[in-house]
Amino acid sequence: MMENSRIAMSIGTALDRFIKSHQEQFKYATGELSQLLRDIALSSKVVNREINRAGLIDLAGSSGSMNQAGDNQQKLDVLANIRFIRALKKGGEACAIISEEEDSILEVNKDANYVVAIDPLDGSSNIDVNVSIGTIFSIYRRITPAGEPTTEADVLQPGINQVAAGYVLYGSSTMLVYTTGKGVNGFTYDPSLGEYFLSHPNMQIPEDGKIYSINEGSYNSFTPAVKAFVEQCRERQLSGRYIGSLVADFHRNLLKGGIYVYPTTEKSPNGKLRLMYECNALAFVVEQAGGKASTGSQRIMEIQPTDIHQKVPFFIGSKKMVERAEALHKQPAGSTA
Ligand code: P6P
Repeated sequence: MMENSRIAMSIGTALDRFIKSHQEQFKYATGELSQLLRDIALSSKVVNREINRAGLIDLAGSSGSMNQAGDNQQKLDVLANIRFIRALKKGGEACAIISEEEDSILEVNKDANYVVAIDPLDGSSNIDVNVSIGTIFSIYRRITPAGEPTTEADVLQPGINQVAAGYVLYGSSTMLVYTTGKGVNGFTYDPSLGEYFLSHPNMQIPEDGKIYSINEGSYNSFTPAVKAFVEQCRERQLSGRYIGSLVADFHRNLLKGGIYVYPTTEKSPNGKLRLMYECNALAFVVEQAGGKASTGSQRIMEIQPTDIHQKVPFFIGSKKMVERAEALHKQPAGSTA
């Protein structure tokens, strides 16, 4: 008899079947969340195809426009944003969407129950040099009743309220990894069949690791605690691996053990990564896989958001590695200099 809470699925199970067979695990098992996950998976297949052909159909390079943060938008940033928003609107299960590529909250279907926060294409400046990039998504249940316009309270929820989160990695193979709070499962895309298949059931991050991912080019502007952490990694002769693409670094660390750090720097005094559609989503995944995610002093998923594009310092990965970084942040100022 299979435990109700964890239906074991064999490797090779199609994503659609997996979502459907786990549907009763959702608190509001009415198929809406399943449909949302399918909408995201469908969009990722379209985006995957466009990424793979970018160089051939003049989709690589800059769009010449900027997003709300002043980041130079790549053509594929704009296209991926359109694809995900269109699919979520068509699917009808999202009441509101926040996206890195949109200045403000997008009201979608006031009768729907879910809020989606998404980074449609993270690391897109790497497209031109054929480096892996990713999509990151986070899903919340609205707080106000369906039928009313969504409010800021529906959107600015702490990460502990997420009902699902995950990412798509457009790499040597394309993978979709997600959680609904009952563990983490990874699916590999087979383009010849146009379907994702279960390839990494019940993913768990090693408790410790030998890889640290941080842009040491910013070393001089790190805080004393972050400098001490980098020194500690060097003393422990860990391997520095920094792809410059969050999803790629995170996914490797999830499989092999490691830590990814984007701290405050002179250029990014609050950090660079966004709480709502990057940090919270990956924090949910890593905690479900046995890891940790913090600002160095606060659990990411307990931060009460104040702005949809809020940035936070980000330490995420193997539990023991994040705890070592947190311990250095607890030491009195000056003691880690
Ligand atoms: P830096 C990509 O722009 C991104 O958001 C992450 O994917 C990546 O880890 C980071 O920024 C790279 O930033 O400042 O080190 O080039």
